[in-house]
Amino acid sequence: MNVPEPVLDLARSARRVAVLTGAGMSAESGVPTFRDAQTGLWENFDATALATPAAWADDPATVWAWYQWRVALVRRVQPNAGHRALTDWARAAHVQIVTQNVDDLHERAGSHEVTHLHGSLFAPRCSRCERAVDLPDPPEDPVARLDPPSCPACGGDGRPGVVWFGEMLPQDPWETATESLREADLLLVVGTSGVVYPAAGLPSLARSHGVPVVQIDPRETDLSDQVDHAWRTTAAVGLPALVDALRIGTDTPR
Ligand code: BV8
Ligand code: ZN
Repeated sequence: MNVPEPVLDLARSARRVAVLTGAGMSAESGVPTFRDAQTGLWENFDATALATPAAWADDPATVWAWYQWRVALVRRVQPNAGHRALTDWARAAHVQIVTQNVDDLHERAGSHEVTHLHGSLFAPRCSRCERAVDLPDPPEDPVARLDPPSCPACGGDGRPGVVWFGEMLPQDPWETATESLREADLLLVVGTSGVVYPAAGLPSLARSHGVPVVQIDPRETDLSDQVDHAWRTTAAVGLPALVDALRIGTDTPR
């Protein structure tokens, strides 16, 4: 896979690289994207309907079962070559990852600077007092309903530690993300359809600060006309090819 020259030039001269990732980053690990039809038990459910406070209020056990199914799925898969390429790149440049994903694949690939705009599957909290709640092991086989854990401090229902549609994003990750993008020499946007706001506004924010934006996505997306280069490839093919082309030796000090 040869890397488009303009993309390689930008990557070669970038000391500070910001990477905005979406569900497509984890697709080659086997995690379905938000827009993929849901599989198995959940094929008749619309993810954007389940990821809402209304769905939780209506039936916490169904929503909790869905999130525990996703926890089990993420635990069964591995980071892909794209996640690992970003970890390699961090040996030669300052790589800051801003992800919309709620999986832990960037962290499991060894990335240290990962900001979760939409929370994490692995950090449930009390829906009443907000304290952290231990994540129970998901059931062996997927179930349609599962009572959420109860908060040891106040007895409230534990809820997934994610940001639902209609909920505000956590302040600190948003500040970290906007600062990383403003300061970057290059923004890579990998595997996001750019549908969900305010995250989808980040590429144009970066460009308004003069930061060049490169998109890695096999498809045309809402963001494609807001980027300097749209590289039609996938995360697990494009990112390793780019990092290989940068010839980052194993002994490259950062
Ligand atoms: C907010 C966590 C202020 C949960 C997620 C009406 C009422 C209320 C709100 C709104 C409204 N209208 C609009 C809004 C705002 C709303 C929004 O943007 N809605 C959209 C649907 C229009 N946003 C919000 O509500 C946000 N909060 O605005 O607060 C507020 C408050 C009150 C009232 C109004 C406003 C909160 C949004 C966060 C939602 N939570 N996740 C969970 O995971 O369960 S979002 C979730 O969906 C993901 O985190 C991710 O962000 C998004 C999915 O998008 P992508 O990651 O882009 O994935 P997608 O499947 O779409 O695309 C995959 C891409 O990868 C594709 O382009 C594909 O081509 C590509 N790809 C595929 N394979 C590969 C690949 N790329 C590379 N390699 C491959 N192999
Ligand atoms: Zn509580």
